[in-house]
Amino acid sequence: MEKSTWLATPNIAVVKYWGKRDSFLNLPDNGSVSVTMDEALKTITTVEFDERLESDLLVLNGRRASAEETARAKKVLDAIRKKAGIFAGARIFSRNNFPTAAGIASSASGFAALACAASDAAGLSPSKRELSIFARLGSGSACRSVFGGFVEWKRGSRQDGSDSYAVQIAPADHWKEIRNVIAITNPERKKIGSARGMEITSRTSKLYPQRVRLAPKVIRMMKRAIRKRELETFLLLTMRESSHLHAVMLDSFPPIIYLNDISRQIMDAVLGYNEARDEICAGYTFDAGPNAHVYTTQKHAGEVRRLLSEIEGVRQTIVCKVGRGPRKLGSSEALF
Ligand code: 2P0
Repeated sequence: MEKSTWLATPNIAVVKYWGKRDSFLNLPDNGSVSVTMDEALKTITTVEFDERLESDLLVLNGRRASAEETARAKKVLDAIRKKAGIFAGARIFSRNNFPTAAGIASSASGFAALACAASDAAGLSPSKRELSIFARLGSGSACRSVFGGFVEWKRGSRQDGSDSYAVQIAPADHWKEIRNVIAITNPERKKIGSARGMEITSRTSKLYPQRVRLAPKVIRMMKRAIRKRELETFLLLTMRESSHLHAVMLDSFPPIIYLNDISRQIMDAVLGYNEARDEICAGYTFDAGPNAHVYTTQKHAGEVRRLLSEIEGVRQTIVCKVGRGPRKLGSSEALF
């Protein structure tokens, strides 16, 4: 069988996923909305199915993957094998170009690239919806990285997950000026992984049921702001949604705290930047860690980058545009 190589990029949610109704299928309690990043950060993955392999062989950034990592990939591969009617083991090499020690999650781009490359290597021509479902089995947020531009992951309601997948709200060209200025802060060891954090929050936070109830309304407002390119509304909703997520995390028991003093200084700097201009032209969001993603426009990206770089503890800044989603690479770019 032919090997196949694909490139995919991460996405950063502006309405966040944080809680599962099915932890095997990664089905969320609420829908979410994200922006796919450009190739400033990327994962490249080559897959080949080989009858001679007794089990899957996964190599991540040049080292043999752990049993846990291989088991996660196997969930995606098994769904693809089932659909293609093949039984061969897979050889998978995957590489991230993420800045070292950036602490930026690579599971979204990683599983999106795996879903695309493995489907292609298995001889399938899946729809984007099927690809999104394959990617979701590896990591929930990966189902959104199957698309470029602005993306919604639909919660769905079926138990088998067949209606929980991503759709594109608008392509990258719809709002080209949008930038994500990433501020990488001093790395701390991540205390609690996302899956465990979500489980603790959904089980213990008294604020969580309200978050789930409110989500459809927040998603509607966010989609409208994106479709109409209403910058102030988009940025305000993004900042408030980030704080809402971190409030619910703090309300969990044991409390989950990902933000630190540097994150708080970044929030102050962004709020001060807006106040000085008397308009909202930048908006922060934080995931399961202290790194900041500050959405703004091309016009302000340079100034925002400088502002963030001056904060003590910010080690690196990266400016991303809105990305176009995964693409197939030629055989000369295969990783083996
Ligand atoms: C998101 N995060 O919507 C949210 C915001 C982190 C905070 O999705 O267990 O790696 O693999 O489904 O997708 C991170 O969790 O979790 C995440 P799994 P995932 O982007």
